[in-house]
Amino acid sequence: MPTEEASKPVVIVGAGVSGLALGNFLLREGIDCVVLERRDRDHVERRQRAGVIDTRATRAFRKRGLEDRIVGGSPVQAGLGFRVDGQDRWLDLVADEHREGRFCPQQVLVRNLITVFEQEGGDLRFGTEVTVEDGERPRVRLGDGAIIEGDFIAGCDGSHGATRAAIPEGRITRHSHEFGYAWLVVLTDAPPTRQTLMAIHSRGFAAAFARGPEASRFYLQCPLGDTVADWPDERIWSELETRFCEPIATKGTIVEKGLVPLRSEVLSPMSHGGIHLLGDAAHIVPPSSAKGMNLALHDADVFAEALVRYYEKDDRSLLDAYSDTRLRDVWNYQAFATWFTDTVHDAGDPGCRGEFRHRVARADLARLFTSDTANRLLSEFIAGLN
Ligand code: RFL
Repeated sequence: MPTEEASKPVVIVGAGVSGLALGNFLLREGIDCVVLERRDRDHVERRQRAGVIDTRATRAFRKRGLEDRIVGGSPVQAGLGFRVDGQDRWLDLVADEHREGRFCPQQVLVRNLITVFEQEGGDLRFGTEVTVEDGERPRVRLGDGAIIEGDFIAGCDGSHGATRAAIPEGRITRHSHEFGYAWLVVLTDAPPTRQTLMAIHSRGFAAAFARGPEASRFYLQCPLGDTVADWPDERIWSELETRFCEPIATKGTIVEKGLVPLRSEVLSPMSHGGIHLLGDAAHIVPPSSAKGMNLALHDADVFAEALVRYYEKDDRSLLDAYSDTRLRDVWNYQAFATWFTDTVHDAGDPGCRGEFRHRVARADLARLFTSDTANRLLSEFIAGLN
């Protein structure tokens, strides 16, 4: 039998964005939980990925009095910078209420979430890989065989994690979509030339994003079969300069490169008994949509509210509705992510999906700059308010 301290109301698997946000939200409400993370602290605090926290996620921190400590000081995202065939096109986000998103690199967000969680006395254990076991009271098994059971297991452990693997075959359906191309993902140690820039060019899509004062991310669309060996540093710089139609002022050293096939995935339902999935464990959107980290934060917001209702009022209604509530939103964002990803890629290289799609994408892109309605819809998606 598990000992008394081997039981927690909520066991959170994974100290990424969703797990740490959920842990902090629960701690604010006095709900005890433990966060178990397989990697060490250094790895988790340095992992570089996303860079923008949307309006909805910013508000989730604000309503719990956490905005300043988590995203304070990060610049506001006011628009999107495009470079279309070498011409700068700035797209203002239309309304002030949609301009609360912040440029905040994922590693900064994660570091702040860890700091606040620990300052508030949260139980966070690094270097603790677990397996998850389904049952009337679900539980996790640690590497040394110890067991922690919970009223609830929050599976915040990504798309290759242990939680989704614990759900019996046939209880969850996996819906997936492959876009048919990949991104070469490059990290450099140099400050960014500009905050955000997306290049639409006949050789393919490219993007440059700030990732704090001493790091920049570059992305290059490439065929699925490419390997990192196909992309020596000189080819990367030359291809970026061709697609941006300008020299890259601050190149720096390339410290990381990898290939990411663009894909989307949704697991449905997102709950099974006492096991609930959050973030990448439940859904993947392509990085081009800049929504993966934000959907993880929205999940944590909704799941935390459901748990508060359950523990404070003995009312399961929000918990029972968690999967349906989130899937409505998730499919909405998959629609946006698919449209945006197709548009910025098809508008570039006509060889990718043909001349017809190319011309449709060019029309879609142009409309964003000429139609207030199209701009407002995009702004709402970017803000996470749609
Ligand atoms: P995370 O952040 O990956 O955290 C999961 C954690 O679970 C741990 N883990 C386990 N721990 C214990 N036991 C086990 N058995 C475990 N198995 C796994 C892992 O070590 C890890 O620490 O998932 P979460 O919380 O769902 O958050 C999702 C986001 O991290 C992800 O969606 C974004 O990074 C996606 N993403 C972007 N999102 C945006 O909103 N905007 C962007 O601009 C953006 N750019 C990106 C991205 C993802 C990228 N990659 C990784 C493909 C750019 C890239 C290159």
